[in-house]
Amino acid sequence: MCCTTALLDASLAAAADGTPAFSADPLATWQTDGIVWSMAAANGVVYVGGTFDHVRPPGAAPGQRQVKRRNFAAFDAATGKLLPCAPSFTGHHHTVRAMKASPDGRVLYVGGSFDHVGSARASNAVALHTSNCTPSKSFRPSVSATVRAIETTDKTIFLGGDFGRVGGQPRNRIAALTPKGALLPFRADVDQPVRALAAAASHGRLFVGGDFESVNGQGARSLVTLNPTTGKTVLSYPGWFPPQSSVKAIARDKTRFFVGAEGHGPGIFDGRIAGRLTNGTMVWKDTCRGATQALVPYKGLLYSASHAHDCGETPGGFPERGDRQHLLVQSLDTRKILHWFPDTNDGVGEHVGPRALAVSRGVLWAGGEFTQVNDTPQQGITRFGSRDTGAPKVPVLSVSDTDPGRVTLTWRASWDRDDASLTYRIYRDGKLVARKTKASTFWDLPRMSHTDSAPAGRHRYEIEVTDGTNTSRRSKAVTATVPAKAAQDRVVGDPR
Ligand SMILES: [Ca+2]
Repeated sequence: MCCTTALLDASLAAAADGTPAFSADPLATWQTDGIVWSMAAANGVVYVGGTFDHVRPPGAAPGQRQVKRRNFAAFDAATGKLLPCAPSFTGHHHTVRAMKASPDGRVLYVGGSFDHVGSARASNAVALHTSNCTPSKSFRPSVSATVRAIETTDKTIFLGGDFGRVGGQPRNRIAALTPKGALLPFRADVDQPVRALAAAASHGRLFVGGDFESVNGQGARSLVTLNPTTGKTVLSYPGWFPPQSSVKAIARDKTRFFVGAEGHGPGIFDGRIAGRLTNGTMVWKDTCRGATQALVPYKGLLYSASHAHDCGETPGGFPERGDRQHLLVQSLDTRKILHWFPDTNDGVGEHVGPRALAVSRGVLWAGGEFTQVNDTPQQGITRFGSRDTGAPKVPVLSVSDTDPGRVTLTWRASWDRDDASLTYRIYRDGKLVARKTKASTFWDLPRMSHTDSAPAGRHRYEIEVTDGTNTSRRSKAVTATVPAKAAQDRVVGDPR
């Protein structure tokens, strides 16, 4: 998101770990009047599901200019425009908790707790044709309780959740169906809710995450790999998760899988783990505190939604400060946290900020419980493109010392949400007299100073700071009166 020539060294250092594809500055985005639990993308459309009754345009205050959308809305991924696709999901707990498109993008599978889609009866899971936004007549499984996770392959739709029966048949918290909605013989008995699914069909594996302790009658805490055809256990992960640490998100790239967890109680694990698809061995473990809710690997980096508040053990991370950072990006290879810190507040509901992520048309979408993004009101949804539009905040300049012939100025470094290295420009009487470049983060704002050689008299000093693209306003001027050199000094210093 930078770069001037002066920042080239810093950019090269960052390139080893990859550079985020997105700026930290949000694009104008519609909002919800409730919680977003799930997002999915297909054909340049981002689908948003959750617990809400309306959406409202960017900038609208709560209750203003509302458009009815019952727990489901669709947007153009690139422009953010609200689309007419708007079936309502109602009944039961009237919430959409999971969505996933078919690999060809022709069908969107939707799960949650509802008994109607539009005027048609449904039972916690349905499919929509993405071409015309109408519910599929064939995929209408009767699922006995909430669906919390969906995964799709060319031939199979996997559902995970709280249920015990699908189509009247026993299916304990996980089931597999054909794209036409026929229940497949796949069967695994999971003792507690399933919250995340990811298939690696070419590896013969289905990754399953949730609150469980036992799968198929054997100990398997929070994460298990199943045979995607039979449901038999392929691998469990002893020692990976402490008790009461649920897997909330699983994602994968071509060679690795990534898991995000939410823990409670002693020995908590809230962070992320990377493992190898081939054999299930761990590549790295990131012990940031602040439950992880969603993960998206994109262009070599792992984006995550959490409320991180102690990443002191993670390279590039920050110490406990009593505050929370809700969006992060890190290296897929080394787990290093990179300098990209867009943020939300905790918001409503369980006050955990973002709960869902999706990338489409080069735009990162995030949804959740938040009511602010980067300290500005914005509820439920936000998104990030590639344009860096935010300027760092202008520092407060002060004069710390004046001597004959010089003035020493000090200030605390500013910070920028997506550029570590910032350049400060000092002006004396409106003329640029110095440039200083320094790295800073929100948890490390070094004191800076500059000594200016100035002629005797009264001078006005100002400062501004730039990330290489955007420059702050100029600071309020401070004045310094430089004394004339004493006659005695001139004699001593005079070589004649
Ligand atoms: Ca920037």
